[in-house]
Amino acid sequence: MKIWDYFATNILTQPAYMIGFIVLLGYILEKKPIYESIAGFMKAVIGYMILMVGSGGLVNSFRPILTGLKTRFHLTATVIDPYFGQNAVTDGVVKTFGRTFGDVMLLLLFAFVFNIILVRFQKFTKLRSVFTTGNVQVQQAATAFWLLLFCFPKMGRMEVLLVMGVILGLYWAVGSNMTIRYTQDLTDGGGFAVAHQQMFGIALVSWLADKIKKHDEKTQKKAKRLEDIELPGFLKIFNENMVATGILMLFFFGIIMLVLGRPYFNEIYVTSKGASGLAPGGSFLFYILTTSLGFAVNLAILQLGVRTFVGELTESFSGISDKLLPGSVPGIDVAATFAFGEPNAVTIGFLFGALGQFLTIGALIVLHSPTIIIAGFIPLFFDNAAFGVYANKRAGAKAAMILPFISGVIQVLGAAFIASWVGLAKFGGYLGMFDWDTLWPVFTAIMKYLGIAGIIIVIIILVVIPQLEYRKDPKNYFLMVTDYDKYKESVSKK
Ligand code: ASC
Repeated sequence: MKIWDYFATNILTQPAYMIGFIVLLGYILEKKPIYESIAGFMKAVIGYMILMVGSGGLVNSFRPILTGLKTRFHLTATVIDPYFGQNAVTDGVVKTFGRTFGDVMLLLLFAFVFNIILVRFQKFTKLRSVFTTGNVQVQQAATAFWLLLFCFPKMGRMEVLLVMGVILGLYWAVGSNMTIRYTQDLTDGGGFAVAHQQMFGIALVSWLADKIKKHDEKTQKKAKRLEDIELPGFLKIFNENMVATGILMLFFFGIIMLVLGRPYFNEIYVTSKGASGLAPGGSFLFYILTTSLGFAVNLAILQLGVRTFVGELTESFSGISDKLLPGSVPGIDVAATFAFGEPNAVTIGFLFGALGQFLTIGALIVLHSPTIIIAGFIPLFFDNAAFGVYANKRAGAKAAMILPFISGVIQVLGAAFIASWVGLAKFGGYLGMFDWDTLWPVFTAIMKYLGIAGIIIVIIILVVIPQLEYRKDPKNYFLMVTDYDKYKESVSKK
């Protein structure tokens, strides 16, 4: 237990070291000289840390702006954000179920080991991907723990850990496995899958995007990708990603910040002891400018980070897939996909997702919904930007707008429903990422109403999905991870 604890605290839940560790292990297995292995470890850890500077910068700057709306309009609302969700579980689990949070790390261990076993026996399971994004695993283990206790409040400690370990381990393996085909396509054989909170979402969006594309082709419309759109006249400046992001975010956050008003940011300055917010004598105009343009800055940092570590990961992972886990890829943070495809798709996906979320939140308020949702930055950005990137790649600009918009609507409705039903809304937060607003509410309903049979049904659903995927294209299914060039050849022949 001590060893596990040490590993979990310092490596598994710190994805920078987890990725570094995988790279180191991969190179050692490839019998690279030790100095090259260490260099690879360094580059991977530093690259991932750069990614976290970018993604943390985004979250820290824009989360208070969005949650500020709650204070400004005196709303009693549930914030959809993975960290708020985790805190809600920590706060509520003792009061509601008389359990402690300590078991969550144990649950993580069970699920993680089960994920690896499932991939090791891929001949039978058809699963090819290991979930390595530890920060997210903690949040998911916490929420899953709550959902299971909600369905089976009397279930014993060991049973809870075992049942949830199996379901969560399956979700990690099956979900990340579903993203492989689309991610390989996006990254032209980047050799990784997405291991995050919208894996079913990515598969669904990509599938729908393909349908949209087919429909467009039938009606002889040529779908344009964002990068192929030639904007006329002064609009040309939007072709440059940093300019486009800067202008759009200035507009978007500028309005919200004006609505929140100067005093709100002065107050943040006082409560954060000058670490953030606006100093009493500072210029509000330039504060808005700096904050909004900071979006483009952090996005650029994030992409640099991805470019720094992805190459190492791809190269070193063949050591692991040759020796330990044949035919597998690592599942990593969804932010890694933002460095591929068209950069403007990130911004477009985010903004259309925001439009969908804000309109739906407005509807909840107007219709006097008992639960009001406050948009959290993480679901708003990381889910919908990713959907924008995949949709644009597969079906062009129109899909990159429509699909994130629909996602925004679904996120709010799904989160409002599940958070109030299972009692997390009372504690102020819910995880709120796409899969947890869609797939998990369905799983919860099945288990709540069908009891043990429900558990079995959920497991069967998860087990069957990769089998169906495999059957669609048995010849290429493993080829796409073991030899992407051969895979492309084989697909083009078809
Ligand atoms: C999440 C979460 C984060 C971010 C990060 C994106 O779901 O908890 O910290 O997304 O993983 O890079």
